[in-house]
Amino acid sequence: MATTKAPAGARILGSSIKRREDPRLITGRATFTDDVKLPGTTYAVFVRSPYAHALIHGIDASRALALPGVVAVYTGKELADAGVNPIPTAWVLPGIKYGQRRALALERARFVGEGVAMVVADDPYTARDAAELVDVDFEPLSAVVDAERALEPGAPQVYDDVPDNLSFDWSIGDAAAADAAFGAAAHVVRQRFVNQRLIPNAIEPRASLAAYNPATDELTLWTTSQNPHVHRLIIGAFALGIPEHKLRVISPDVGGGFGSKIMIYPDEVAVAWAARKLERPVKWTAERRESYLTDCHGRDHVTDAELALDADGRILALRVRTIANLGANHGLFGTVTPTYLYAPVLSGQYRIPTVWCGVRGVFTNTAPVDALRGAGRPEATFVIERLVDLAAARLGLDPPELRRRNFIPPEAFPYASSPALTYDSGDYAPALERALGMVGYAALRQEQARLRRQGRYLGIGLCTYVEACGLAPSRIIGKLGAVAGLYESGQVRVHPTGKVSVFTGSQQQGQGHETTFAQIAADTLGVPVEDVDVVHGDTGRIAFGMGTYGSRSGTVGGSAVYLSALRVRDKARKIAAHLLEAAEEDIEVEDGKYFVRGSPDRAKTFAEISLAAYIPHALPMEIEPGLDATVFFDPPNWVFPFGAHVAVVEVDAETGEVELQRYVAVDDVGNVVNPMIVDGQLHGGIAHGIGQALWEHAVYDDAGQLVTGSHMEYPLGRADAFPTFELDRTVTPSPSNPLGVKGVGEAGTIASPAAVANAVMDALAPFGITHLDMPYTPARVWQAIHAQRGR
Ligand code: MCN
Repeated sequence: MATTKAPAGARILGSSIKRREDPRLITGRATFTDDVKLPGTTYAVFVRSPYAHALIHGIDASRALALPGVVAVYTGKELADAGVNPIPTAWVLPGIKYGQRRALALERARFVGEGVAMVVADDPYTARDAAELVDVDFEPLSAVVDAERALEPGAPQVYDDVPDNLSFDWSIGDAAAADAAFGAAAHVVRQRFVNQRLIPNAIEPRASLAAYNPATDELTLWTTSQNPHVHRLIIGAFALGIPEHKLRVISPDVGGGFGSKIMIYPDEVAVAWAARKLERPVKWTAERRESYLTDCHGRDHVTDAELALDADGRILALRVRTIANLGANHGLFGTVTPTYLYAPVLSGQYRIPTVWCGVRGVFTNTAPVDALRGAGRPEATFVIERLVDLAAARLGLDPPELRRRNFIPPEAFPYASSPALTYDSGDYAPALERALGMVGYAALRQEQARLRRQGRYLGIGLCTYVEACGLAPSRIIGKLGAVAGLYESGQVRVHPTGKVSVFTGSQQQGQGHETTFAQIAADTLGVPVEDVDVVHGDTGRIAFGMGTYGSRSGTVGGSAVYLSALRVRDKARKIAAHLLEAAEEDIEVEDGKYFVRGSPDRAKTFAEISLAAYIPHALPMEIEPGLDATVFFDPPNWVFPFGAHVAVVEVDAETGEVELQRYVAVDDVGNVVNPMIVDGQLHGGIAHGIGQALWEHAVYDDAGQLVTGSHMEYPLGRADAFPTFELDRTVTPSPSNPLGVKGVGEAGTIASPAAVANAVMDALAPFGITHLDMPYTPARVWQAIHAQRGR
């Protein structure tokens, strides 16, 4: 049973300590952005475009302004005239063409939901009423929502200066070598994949509250961010031109993000600007329908992929052409997600001598597509894992056997999977064998054959995946196009009584950093975990930070905390040595005591040492007072977690319904800080990915209206639809960071869509169905079965 303390005698690191943040989160005591109340607050409501594509000839706010309680109505032109700049993207690709993202649309709206005016009133109800009184003179234009269609001649142009809506045409790998390998192959498997568009659906909708203090010229922005310092940098330095030391960004409790709260949104910029202009606090909280329309969306790829194999089933080459729908403009990570977060992991766990991937990024009249849990890696995993299963079927091999033949062997690490990335460490076969053992693979295959004879369709699907996360190091990603560094800061500040505050630039939205980072610091310093508090989400209190995405917090942020705790421990040993009149190298640390080796009674507690650091009467001149250290950790490489997932489904051929019966996952996330949190992250991620496989699909009609704009049309997985996930682990430490950890936050989402897809296709094999695109709704599955039966 997990407790809030490490069990007696156990190391804090590696213990399933209960998440200390949960009591406040589940008893209504958390502080989310919308909970922050300031006197004199005004409320913003955005007037949003009802058209996917329209010219804005004029905006008449007179009827709105006449409503009592309305404070102001702002338009894109007013903001642009006041010097508000477009919001930049974080990753630049060669030859890229930009689509500008502004706080409010200027002369043209490019997707349904884009903000064209902002109403500010004394209360939210008046603001909403007034928003309906703003008269916008729109001239609707024809729209394009489908990325393939957007590339066709004559398609509506989202930007006049971006011909054919093509923002970038990017590729990686050796095309000639791939052509040669395909020419020499015994088998070639080809498939077109549509990875459908998804909507993030965080429990807490996005919200912002800004307050300006004219006395100090300081602006404070509370906002739902995964990376408050990046928000400060972009909103301050780029969009509003406010010096960074005059802008404080606070992200208090954040109720889920899944990538959607990385982006710097137009609404946040507009709210911050208005608070300064009005010299009154301005608050905006999205309604759920606004979240559907304006939160960044995810995925939306169309891919043609080919796998070349020799006669023995050894993979020779992979060739992939992807069209990525970017939406109406670039999100913060909108350019890197379908390129560097996608192509370098297309080869998965396999030794593939030649991989070539070309990606065309295309603007359409839809919400911007940006990072969504897994960001690029679920799309890549889906491509390779479906291809491998198709190849196994073609060659008449058992899917695990084809995988075994192609695994990168453990001795091949570090392994360059592409010109961009080198896998740090891996040992893939044990995870697969353990997963097969857990699910009882051989017996299941027999059961499948038995049931098929009765007209029942059981499917067993595998996914052996690699994830690339913990994005780093700055000097490499800079060469690939990042316009930011990707390190993290960690500060360990010891108070005179020996209690500890840890400050981190990572920002949690549900990942349990307050627990795991406290474990890391407590374990390193030798203090009880309850003596350590973790502070995050406030640019006014934390040195700097790059935030949370790409499952980087444990590896990069956690390591920064670890290294700063090590520095503090070194100094504490120095002080202990002085107090105990011993040599520093003879001081050992155990159970919160710093003692002389071989003489456990010659000891000082951490509290005694801390007091001596702050009341340094007895310390020599060369020991500086205080006990505090900050480290910016920039790792030498990314980390590459991996694993083997197995889904077991039964398809009802009469209704097309897919029942997920079992889900087994063996993951390797390197060393583990908190096993319970790691399992929790896997549960959430697996559920998320199963959601994509079975239910979720964001659909725009041809006019660009989002027809899945609420929970009624966009179903999310519910607890009763999932079996108990059966989890296990192997441990292959990462050499990329001092803790040996790899990321886990996205792993489940990366693996589970392909595992479920392979299971459904395995179930449908008797009907001659080789591939269907997600989601496997009853209608889609039933139609496919029916089409085959009707042949
Ligand atoms: N951890 C561990 N041992 C490891 C690896 C991680 O104990 N070997 C712990 C970490 O210390 C951290 C947690 O597991 O407490 C997740 O760590 P990590 O994999 O580093 O991921 P991040 O904390 O950087 O979280 C980001 C990742 C991403 S990119 C998305 S999207 C995501 C996710 O995690 N969004 C989430 N998990 C989420 N979980 C919740 N509840 N809500 C979201 O919005």
